[in-house]
Amino acid sequence: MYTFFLAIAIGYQTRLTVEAKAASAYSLRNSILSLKESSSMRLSRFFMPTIKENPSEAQIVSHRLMLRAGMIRQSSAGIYSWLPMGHRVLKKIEQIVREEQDAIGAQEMLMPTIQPADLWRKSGRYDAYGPEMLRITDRHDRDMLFGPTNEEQITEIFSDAAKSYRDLPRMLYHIQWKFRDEVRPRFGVMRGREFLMKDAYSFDADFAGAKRSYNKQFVAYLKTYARMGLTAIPMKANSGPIGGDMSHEFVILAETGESEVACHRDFLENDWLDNIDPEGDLQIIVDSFTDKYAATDDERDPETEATLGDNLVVARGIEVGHIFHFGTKYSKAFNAVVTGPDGTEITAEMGSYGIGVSRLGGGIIEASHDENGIIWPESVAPFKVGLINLKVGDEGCDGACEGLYGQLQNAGIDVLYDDREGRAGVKFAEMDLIGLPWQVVVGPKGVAGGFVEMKNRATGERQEISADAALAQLTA
Ligand code: 5CA
Repeated sequence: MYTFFLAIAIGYQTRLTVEAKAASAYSLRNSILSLKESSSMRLSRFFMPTIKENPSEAQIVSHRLMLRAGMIRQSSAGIYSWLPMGHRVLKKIEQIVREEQDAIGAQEMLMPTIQPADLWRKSGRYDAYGPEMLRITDRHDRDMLFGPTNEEQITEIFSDAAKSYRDLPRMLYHIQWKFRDEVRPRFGVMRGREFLMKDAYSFDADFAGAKRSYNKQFVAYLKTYARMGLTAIPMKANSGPIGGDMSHEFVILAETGESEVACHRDFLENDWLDNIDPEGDLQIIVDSFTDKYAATDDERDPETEATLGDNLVVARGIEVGHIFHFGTKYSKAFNAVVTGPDGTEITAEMGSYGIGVSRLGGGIIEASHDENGIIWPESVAPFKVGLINLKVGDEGCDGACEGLYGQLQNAGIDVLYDDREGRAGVKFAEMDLIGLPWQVVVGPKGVAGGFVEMKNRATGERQEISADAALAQLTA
């Protein structure tokens, strides 16, 4: 009898344990899944080393603010670590770039940072590149280099694989760190030695195809920058060491820009992006931009400028992208040749298309800040909302904040919750400095009156509304 009960008891126990395990595995799984919904953070646990004073080494506003907001730290001249706050922004920028590349049929891949010197000897650029190239020797005494760009690498890969005209056209890209041993690295991530670039490469059967690829990238660039809240003006440019006959730089105007540029006033005054018909003829869209005068420093034309009168804008600019058509320069060197339908040989027509991903981190701040700090456009903001608890330890404030924090997370919104004890003024200043698009402030007065204060960082506009109304606005 005893054994019988013992057996039942053990069976019951075992079943309970199994069920409990299953239940806890289930809830673990759920909590893991729900973690994915948003990547919110409590400030008490977040690694965000902000700086109150202006760092003396920073000459321009974006560099100052990136250091002060705990986004980056310098490792050595022109080489930076991206701390969590900066890294979140970098990833957002990268994702917008990726989506717009994918949308025009470019395919993502990843090439190495370290390349063999022989590749560059083949194109003749190993000697031509000069001291900007970081040259490395491996343990077998082989000459290597840290890639400043990837035309050689991609053309070798492509030429090895492509045999027939059916292998054209192709557009490939990667988002990878580059190294250029700049004479004067400065302005933080704006002119770094190590920097993140999106570089795309197109392979076409003829010039008409190459022009189509160029135009696709041209329009993708306009969209990419617009999604980041930037007005990037396509300007006729010099192709420099990349070579080629057709080239545009995409430039945002800012006082701290490194070079002087000139353009027609229309680029600043018209909302020209609204006029892009995504289904329209690409060439017509591109012509509508390139017909208007816009030129970088070394392409400026005094005669044309003289005709523009009041419509001429001369300003300083930051180059956030550069596209090139260079024909067969690299495909000839690497024998990127395929057989055409009639058996004749076709040498691939190429172009390359760069975006300064890490430079954009600084560029966006140059274009969007005020005396209190950064103003992130929502599309690249490290968090959408900053939730400020004015009285940590107060039951009402803690409860209201925890409630909102949970609800916002469930709605998939990234929140940075300032749950630290501290003075209100310090919290407000820090929240303004890091520039999240929305601030929600919870204090004892609001808790008693049933409201929170919601502030729009860009406009400064404040509203006293119920927590539910704030939630509804933020999730709309
Ligand atoms: N191979 C071509 C296009 S894939 C190329 O290298 N183009 S580039 O030299 O113009 O670079 C592309 C973009 O990278 C530039 O428009 C700029 O936004 C960014 N860039 C270039 N040098 C630096 C640097 N030292 N620091 C930060 N960003 C840079």
